[in-house]
Amino acid sequence: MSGLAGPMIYEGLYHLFYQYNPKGAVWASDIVWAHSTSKDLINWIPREPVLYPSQHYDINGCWSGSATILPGGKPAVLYTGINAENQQVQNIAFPKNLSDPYLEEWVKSPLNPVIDPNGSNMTDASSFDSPTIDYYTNDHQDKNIAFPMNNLPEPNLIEMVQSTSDPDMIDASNFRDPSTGWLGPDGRWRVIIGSKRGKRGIAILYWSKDFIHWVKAKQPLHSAEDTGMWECPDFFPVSTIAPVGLNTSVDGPNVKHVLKVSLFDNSKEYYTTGTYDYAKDVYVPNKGSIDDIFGLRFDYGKFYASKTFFDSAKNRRVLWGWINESSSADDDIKKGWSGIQAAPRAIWLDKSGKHLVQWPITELETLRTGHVDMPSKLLDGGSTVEVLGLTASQADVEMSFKVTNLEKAEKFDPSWTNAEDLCARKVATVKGEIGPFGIMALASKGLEEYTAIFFRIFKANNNKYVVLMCSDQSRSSLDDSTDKANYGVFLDEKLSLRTLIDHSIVESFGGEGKGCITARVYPTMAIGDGAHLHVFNNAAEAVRISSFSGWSMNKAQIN
Ligand code: DQQ
Repeated sequence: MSGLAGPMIYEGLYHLFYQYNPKGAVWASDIVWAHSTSKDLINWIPREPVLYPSQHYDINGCWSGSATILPGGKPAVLYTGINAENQQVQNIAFPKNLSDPYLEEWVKSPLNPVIDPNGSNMTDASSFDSPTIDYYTNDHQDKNIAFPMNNLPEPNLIEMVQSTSDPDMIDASNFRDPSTGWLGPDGRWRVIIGSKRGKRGIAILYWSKDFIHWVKAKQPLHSAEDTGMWECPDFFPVSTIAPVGLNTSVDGPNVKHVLKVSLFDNSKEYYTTGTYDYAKDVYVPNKGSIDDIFGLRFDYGKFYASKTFFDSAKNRRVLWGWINESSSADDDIKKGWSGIQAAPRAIWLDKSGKHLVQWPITELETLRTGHVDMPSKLLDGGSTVEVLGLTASQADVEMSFKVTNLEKAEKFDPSWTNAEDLCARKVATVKGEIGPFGIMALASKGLEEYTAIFFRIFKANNNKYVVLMCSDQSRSSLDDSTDKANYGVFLDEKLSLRTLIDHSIVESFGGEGKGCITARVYPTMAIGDGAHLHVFNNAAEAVRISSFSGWSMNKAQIN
């Protein structure tokens, strides 16, 4: 299982499509769209794959894409096909039978590819300004190019051959992952497609009146220097006044927009919050939102190719993220599977309006069983306390901490700009003044193996405090062939932590969902009943656990 595609809800049923290689536990370019359905986003029923290489425009692979619910409720899927010439083109598919509640069969349009990098950008987008735009029906010979028929002279094909030096020339090997479409007040559909030019990452914008015929807009929705290829771009509105989700086409005074991109170059994802100008069709990140590769992230751990969708049943935006393996391809082949999706999360704009907040969807709590509460407790420096009564290999824990003597905090060095580097240096065994304190998940009996999620507090020179949250995989496994990278994020003062532990996955939500970190670990001893859970404080100063609740988690039904 690789990145997910086209998450959506249709007639009350959730659909998840995902990149799947039916031939083995490693990625392959002739990958298909596998399909599962669910009533609650937790328990799933696998269906037959819906898209697999079959036409010249996707014969070498059906890569990622997105679902859009068109007016009238009809779903459409736009996806990247690897065509017979190994170019990346965009295709559209529709459910074969809308009365099948499971949408088990999808058909590809005979007009595919509807977006051809070397075709549609030959069409002059200025024609879109004219309200009388219309289209050829599909008896037009060269279906790849939708010429707006508004008395423009039939372009002379010779003139239209793009010169390679054309600044608009799209690199057909870096042109993929169409986003969910959104409909502007002008009746024009928009969609973005990830691309790059040199080192500049680009979200190329396309327009359409009928979601079938697309023309390239005059300028990209957004781009950023030195970020490399933008995969799986996601663009959506968020409410500035309520922690709810908004449908993708919503705009208005109490709306900001979010642009997320997955960077091929470093396998990390970044987002900014900003302003979308429908008239100019450009997105401008807010100043507080950083627009470079050290920007804001949905998740500061192993979390990629993410996609959100608007869950109209619950007025929330749901974020799905793919968690790849941290083991070797050989191990993946041996175990016979690889790749999982993180627990679905509701995502909304923080009150500050500067960053997003995420929280596991409440349906996840239906798996909770075996509740354990720990009364408020002072945790002396250097102490470790085992949490009993939970299945430590499959658990959900929520806790908060209280620090009294903040003045003892170590000085924060302003050169520490990268939380991940700081966590790689200051692992759980490095004693601090205030912190590291937190949990040891998937810990073996003798603590030979554990994954530590913890906080450290530093004093910055403006008398403010800096909270560092780390997910420390350095001692997660005695198997040295696995990637044990450490992850980190800076938080503000709210010292709360929720961690979902599921055998080889540890998903942590710090600061009530402001900082999220997902890790993959492969313990060799802390497995099943061999796994233990501890709270710990490896600092000079004591810290109070002001609240701690834990649950064993039942398995979801994936049948
Ligand atoms: N995986 C897909 C691409 C996408 C990448 C191919 C993201 O469409 O860019 O399987 O990991």
